[in-house]
Amino acid sequence: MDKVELLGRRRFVEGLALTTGLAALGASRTRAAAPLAMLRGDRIDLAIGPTPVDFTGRARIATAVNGLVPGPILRLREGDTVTLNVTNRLDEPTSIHWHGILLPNPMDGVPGLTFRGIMPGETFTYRFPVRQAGTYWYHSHSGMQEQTGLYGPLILEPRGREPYSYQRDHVVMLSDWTDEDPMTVLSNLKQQSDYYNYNQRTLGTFAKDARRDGLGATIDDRLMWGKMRMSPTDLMDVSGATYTFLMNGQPPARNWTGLFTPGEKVRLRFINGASMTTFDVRIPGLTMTVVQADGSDVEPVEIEEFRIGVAETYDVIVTPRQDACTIFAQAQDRSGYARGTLAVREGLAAPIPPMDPRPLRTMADMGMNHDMKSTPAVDKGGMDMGGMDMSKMTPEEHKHHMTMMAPPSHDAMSHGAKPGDNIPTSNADGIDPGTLAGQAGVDNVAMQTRDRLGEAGIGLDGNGRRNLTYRDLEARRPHRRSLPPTRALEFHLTGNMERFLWGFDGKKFSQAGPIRVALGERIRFVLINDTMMEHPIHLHGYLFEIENGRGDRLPLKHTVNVKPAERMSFVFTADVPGHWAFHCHLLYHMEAGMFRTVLVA
Ligand SMILES: [Cu+2]
Repeated sequence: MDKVELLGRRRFVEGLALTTGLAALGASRTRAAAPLAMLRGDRIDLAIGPTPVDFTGRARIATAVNGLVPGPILRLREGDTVTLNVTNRLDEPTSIHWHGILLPNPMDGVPGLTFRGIMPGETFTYRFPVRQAGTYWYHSHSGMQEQTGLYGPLILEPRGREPYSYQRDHVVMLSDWTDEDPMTVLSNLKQQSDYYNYNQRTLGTFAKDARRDGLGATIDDRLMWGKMRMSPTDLMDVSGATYTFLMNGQPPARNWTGLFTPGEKVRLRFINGASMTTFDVRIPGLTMTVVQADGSDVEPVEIEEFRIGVAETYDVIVTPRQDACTIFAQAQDRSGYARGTLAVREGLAAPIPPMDPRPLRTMADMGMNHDMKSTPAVDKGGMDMGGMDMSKMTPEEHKHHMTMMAPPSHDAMSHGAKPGDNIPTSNADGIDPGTLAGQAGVDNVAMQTRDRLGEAGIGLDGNGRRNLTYRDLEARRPHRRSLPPTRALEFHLTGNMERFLWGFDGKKFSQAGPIRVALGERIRFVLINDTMMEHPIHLHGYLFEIENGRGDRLPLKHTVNVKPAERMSFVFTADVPGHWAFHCHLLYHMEAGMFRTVLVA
């Protein structure tokens, strides 16, 4: 299928959404609310198999748990030892990984790493004590099964009382669906990394920018991006061109609806179970109080919007004032949205806001902005490199220039002092970061990385709404073991966009050995994003503390969405032995090599 056909089909799908939207509203009056299926207890049987679905007007086969996409909500109880029997009814091996869960390594569900996988016809029994509470999720860690539907919510009920109250509880699981074979998506990206990016700047935008910024600046800007072989419209690798965005398994026109009674406080458990899509979530007219991030309680934060990276979760409490409110989750590249409604009864809808303007990457996202005072939300065109005209450089000269300018691992502007600043620091893969520039898997090395924890992210900062940032997150209770780390490992997140190569430290998984961490070691991981994209980095088996300046109440997370040209760090105590996966949760980045094993022994 070529781009034109794809675009045509996308228009058809959108048209379907528009024309059937009203019909769906009529039909849904007679249809009962369809809550997600739920299973609870300490013994649960799950079966994975092919299941027919239709999200776009075309029949397709999904990979589903108990015939459902998303899979059933599993409600387990903190303190219980649970038994989960998973039967494979596919004709290929499968697995379930319990995302964000503290458990023994053999129960983690990563084929080839923690177990051999579940063979066709086989039942694997997962058994582990539930040591935590909160909102989590589960998904396949085999091939492209997660992309084709194998994911679901995992709710761990606390033994004690929660420090907040609510009368209604809804899971809101966001995801992305493509009618294409995921292997086709991957090979399209390999052949042409901007395959799904229809937002390339055109002659029309050139004329507009030239009027605004002047012809010279606009030409310089285009030349510079061209020489970098990058595009400021690279926001997401896979877009609404092929994806239909789902809320609890419902496309926008089907309007998933969560019911409430007027006056109730409603807890919404947002889970981003997408393969490749970052969502910006808001409920127009309502303030949301964030009470959990990645399953752990945080001090309440009042916001109007939050960005949720792939694999992250946020729990918010809202008190709807109207009979119907729209839950609006637009994709970061504004190529589409997931949508549903909070309503006092079935069949209601509230206005759907227009999508925000599509943001553009800036030089700051490439680590090339010397002026750190501002975070431009829109592309200003041109750039000032302290009098150097970088637009005249060849890409090789450019890389050389950036290498010269880039201090390998330290940079003065990024951090204030924090405990454990003087600990030994080394590159996790044992490389000299100064050698990264020019490698095949590295098309950019951020010259100037910085602390971006106080930023909501591209397209959000300065949009007039109160947005959540990682800096806002503060653990509800102090950590008992908040000792400073004794050692730090640095990882450069690297990529070659044109070739769709992704990795750590210029290497893909197959080229790298395990990262060794001593059992019981208190360790800091430093992440330096040399690419122009966000990467939701996930460590299995642990909740780590993000070093965001909150003293002994650093927020616990299992996944952190690292911004372009950002340098950030987290700390954890490696107290459970085994081979733990550490990877970007963008499925095609993981597949392309952004994956490591952390060996705790
Ligand atoms: Cu990534």
